[in-house]
Amino acid sequence: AEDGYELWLRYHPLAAQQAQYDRSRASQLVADAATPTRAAARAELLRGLRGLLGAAPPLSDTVTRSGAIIAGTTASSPLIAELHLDTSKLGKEGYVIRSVTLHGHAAIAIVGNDDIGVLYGSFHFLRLLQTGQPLDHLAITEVPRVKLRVLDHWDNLNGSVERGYAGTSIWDWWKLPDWVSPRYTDYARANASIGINGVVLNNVNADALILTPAYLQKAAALAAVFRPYGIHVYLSVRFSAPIEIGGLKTADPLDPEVQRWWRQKTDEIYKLMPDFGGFLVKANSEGQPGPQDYKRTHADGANLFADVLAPHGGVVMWRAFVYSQSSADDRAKQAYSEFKPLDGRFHANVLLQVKNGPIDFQPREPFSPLFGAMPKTPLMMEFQITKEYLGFATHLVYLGPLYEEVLSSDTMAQGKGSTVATVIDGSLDGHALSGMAGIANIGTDRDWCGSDFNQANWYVFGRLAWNPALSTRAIAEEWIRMTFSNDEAFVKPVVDMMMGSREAAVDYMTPLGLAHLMGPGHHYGPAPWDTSLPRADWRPPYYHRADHQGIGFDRTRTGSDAADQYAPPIAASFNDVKQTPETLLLWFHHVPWDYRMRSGHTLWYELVAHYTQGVTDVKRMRETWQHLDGYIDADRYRKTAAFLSIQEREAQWWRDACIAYFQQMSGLPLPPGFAPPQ
Ligand code: GCW
Repeated sequence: AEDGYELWLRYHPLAAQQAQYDRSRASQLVADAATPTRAAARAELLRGLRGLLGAAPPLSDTVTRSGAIIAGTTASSPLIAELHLDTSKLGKEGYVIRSVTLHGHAAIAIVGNDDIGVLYGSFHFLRLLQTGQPLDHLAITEVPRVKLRVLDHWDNLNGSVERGYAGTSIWDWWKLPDWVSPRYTDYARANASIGINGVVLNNVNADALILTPAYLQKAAALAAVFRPYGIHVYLSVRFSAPIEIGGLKTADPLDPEVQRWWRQKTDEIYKLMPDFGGFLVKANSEGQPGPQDYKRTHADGANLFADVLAPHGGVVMWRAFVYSQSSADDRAKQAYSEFKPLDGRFHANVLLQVKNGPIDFQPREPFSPLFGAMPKTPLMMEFQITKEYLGFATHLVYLGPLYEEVLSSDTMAQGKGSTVATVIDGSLDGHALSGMAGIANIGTDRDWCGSDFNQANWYVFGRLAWNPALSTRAIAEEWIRMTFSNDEAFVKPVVDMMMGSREAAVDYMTPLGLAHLMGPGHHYGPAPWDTSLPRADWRPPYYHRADHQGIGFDRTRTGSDAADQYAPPIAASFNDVKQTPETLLLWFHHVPWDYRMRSGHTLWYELVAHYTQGVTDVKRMRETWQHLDGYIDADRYRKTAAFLSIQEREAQWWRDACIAYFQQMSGLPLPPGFAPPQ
């Protein structure tokens, strides 16, 4: 059965004509397996070519016929050395793929400066075949723009996954380290194929037990699987671990005993995993312990870890996701208020990990005002891949456009062109350390991600972490070709469907800058009326503020003044209701129901129209898919069809519930001509 297990690394036979073309350009393979990473690269090439072309090309020590593929490094391969390629600018992870002539034969060289570049280049080469690209005159040079490209797993030690919708954790802690599931290797292959080079194994709401010897052994067993694939293991640590598992009375970061404890713990970790990446820390956020429990700052806390990791080359990824119920301040302002004053106080190996928006992974938020505001600190992007606020597993929402919208936003921090992408790739402020993290959507489901289309979100995250300037439309197309089919009649409509899917979700859930209308706690489905949770900032009405007069959160100078956290030109437009993009209108402004939108319609009318549009769009998506029956296997076809029906029904639920609720507030009749979509 086609269960989606292979992800985009589906090496099924290519169409006859293309296979014939590719065979003549992949007629023998010259690649050694002298190191684990080069062995992995060679195995992948053999596996991929065997699957795609029907048979693997013969291995050879040298080039004896035209169409040879040569993979390796200048240092490892005398043949490659003969090419005199300048690989010095490739760093550890970059690679070139070149059409060359060797010993009189046309050949393709896949060359890294280091082994991992060879592996990345091999995956790229296979992608060319999978997506039906020409293989002549190749002159590809790739170097990652972001240094740390990391998946954060919110996996708990009991096997559950916080905000996971694809089964339970793939880490089988009970059987590790003795039983190492082959699935871990497939996981590593998938990550390496898109350039992901780090994995945080456990939830940021961390259990101190992860740092006990038994769990460190388990983590080390995973690290051993990942090592050949260039993937470093990181751990989320609980700030109070010295008390909980160390027997100390305090976790004060300035206490010498505490510092000694962390130093010893860190040394112990590096004995087991010499290439360990470092720690991820959620501190003083949503009830987690942290330095403020001891009247210390976030910088004191982060630097504690920085100092013990530095001798080993490790980093601290300190999260900026903080907000407190005791604060009277707008939740959207709190991260900036706490962290901006600390710029320059973090040690060199600390990255501040910032969620893309100021609140929490909503279908649409403005970019976080921290981007561009802390030039002395490397800021790392935190995106959510798992769809906590976007319909969990079943709703088809391709997140590429969301990521692209954030990365291409101009912070104006240093004038025009200071995009979020230039902040996080380190180029704006000249940081060598840079990173992008994605909250994984991976679990034990056979298809890994809870649906076939959710795999695209893992994929696009990795591709953008490698190069934040890539087009997410191009990435969608590449993913479709690898995952489903190269048939244009399939590819084109599916690209369009994916590209429109995020705006559809915004429309049927939270249009015009609304946020957090989801059921509190679980975050599935609409509940803009729900006041059941104890904290004001956990209840939907806090965010939409709808009343008889109007709707929206005034974040201008007459309100919470969050708009002024942005650089002056951006702040000026967010402060001005006329200049604020209508997509963010209600994020920044409380406006009357009869406010005139650019279309000439009232806000009330337009709100209803957006909800309706969202439902119509999903209906179109379902119909698009209906026309594609027969292009792919029945198993995956039917699953997507069923999920799209669920999504359509639930889009309608969202629309009806939200309109009914907001109508109670507005007291206005439904717009003339309003009718449920057909
Ligand atoms: O989005 C919220 C989630 C929490 C999560 C938290 C965070 C891991 O609802 O489940 O906790 O953010 O990012 O720390």
